[in-house]
Amino acid sequence: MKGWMGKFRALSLLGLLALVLTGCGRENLTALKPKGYGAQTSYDLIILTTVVMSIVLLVVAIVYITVLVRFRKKKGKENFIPKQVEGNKVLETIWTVIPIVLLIIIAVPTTIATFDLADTKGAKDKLNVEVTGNQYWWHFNYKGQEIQTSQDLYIPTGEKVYLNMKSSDVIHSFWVPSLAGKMDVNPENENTMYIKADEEGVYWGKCAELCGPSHSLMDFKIVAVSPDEFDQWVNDMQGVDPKAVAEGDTAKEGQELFNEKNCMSCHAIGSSPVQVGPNLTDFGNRSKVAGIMDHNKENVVKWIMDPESVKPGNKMTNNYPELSDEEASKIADYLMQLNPSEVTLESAGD
Ligand code: HEC
Ligand SMILES: [Cu+2]
Repeated sequence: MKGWMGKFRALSLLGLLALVLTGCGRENLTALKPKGYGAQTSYDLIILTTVVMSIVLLVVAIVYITVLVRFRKKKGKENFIPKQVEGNKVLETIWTVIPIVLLIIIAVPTTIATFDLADTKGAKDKLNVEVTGNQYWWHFNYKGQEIQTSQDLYIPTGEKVYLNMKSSDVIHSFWVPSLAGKMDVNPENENTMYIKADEEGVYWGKCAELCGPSHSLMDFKIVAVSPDEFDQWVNDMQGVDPKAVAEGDTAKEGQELFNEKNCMSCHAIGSSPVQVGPNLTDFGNRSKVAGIMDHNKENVVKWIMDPESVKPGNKMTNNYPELSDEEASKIADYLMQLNPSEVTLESAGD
C-alpha cells in the first residue's frame, strides 16, 4: 500500500477501532451513567467543560477557515496584503476577556465540587467503614459495628457512607466509577472520602493504580440496598456464630479441614480482625470467587487447588498445606454454606 490510499486505510481502521471501543464498558462500571452523588457531580463537570470547549473549538474553527478562504493568495492579486490589525485594542480585549470568562465558568463549579466531595465533616454520626486495600483484594471493617467483610461492601441507599482508607502493602486506588471518583489508598496515611448511592444496585469497583501482576483482577462490588434491608443485613452479620457447625456430612468434614489446614490463620469467619486474607463470614453470599470468578463450587475448588493460576502473585499460593481434590471439594461445600443473610447482591438487583 502506497501513498494516500495507505494513509486512508490506516485512518479508517483507527476510526473503526474508536467506534468499536465506545461500545465497551458495563452498565454499572461507567462514569458516564452516574448513580451516586460523587459521580453525578463529576459528570456535571464533564458536561460543562465539554460544552465550553466545544464552543471554543467551533469558534476557532470558523475563524480559522474564514481566514484561510478569504485571505488566501488569489490569481491576479499576488501582491495584495490585507489590512493589518496588529495592536487593535478591541480585538486584544475580546480575546483576553473571553478566555478569562470561560475559565471562571469552569473554575468556580470545579472548586466548589472539589471542596464538597472532600468534605467529611459529617462523618461522626454516620456509617463509617475502614477500607483496606491488599494485593489483590479489599477489606471492609464497619466501625463500631463488629462487622468485618471483604470483596463486597454493603451500604444503605440515600446516605453518605464515609470511608477511611489505607493499604496494607503498596499503593492502590479505590474506584467505583458509577458512584464516585478515584481515591488513592496509601500504606503511610489514611485518606477519606464518602460515597452515596441514589438507587439500589450492585456497582462494580476496580483498583485503579498498578499494584502488581494481578492488579487488573482486583475487582470488588458496592452493594447498595434499601436502609431497611441494610439494617437486616447488619443484624444478620452481627448474629453470625463463627463456631456454628456446618450442615451435612461433607460440609462438616470441610469445616474440620478448614480448621486443620491452616486456613484460619489468614481467613476469619465472624468479626475477628484477622485479615491476612479475605474475611469469609458471608462467602456464600458473594457473586464472585476471589473477586473475579463466577461464584460456584467448581471455581471455589479451582481456587483452593491452584490460586496462582487465577491470580498470579497472590499471597495465598504456597502458604498452606497441599490438599486433595476431595478435601478441597469438602471445604468448598462448607464455604458455600456461609450465607448468613437473605440480603444479597440479588436482592440489590444483580
Ligand atoms: C497465608 C495466608 C492464607 C492461607 C493460609 C490461606 N489463604 Fe485463602 N486467601 C488468602 C489471600 C491473601 C486471599 C486473597 C487472594 C487475592 O484475591 O489476591 C485468599 C483468598 C481465598 C478465597 C477467596 C475468598 C473470596 O473472598 O472470594 C478462598 C475461598 C480461600 N482463600 C480459601 C482458603 C482455604 C480453604 C484455605 C486453607 C486450605 C486458605 N484459603 C488458606 C490467604 C490465605
Ligand atoms: Cu491494587
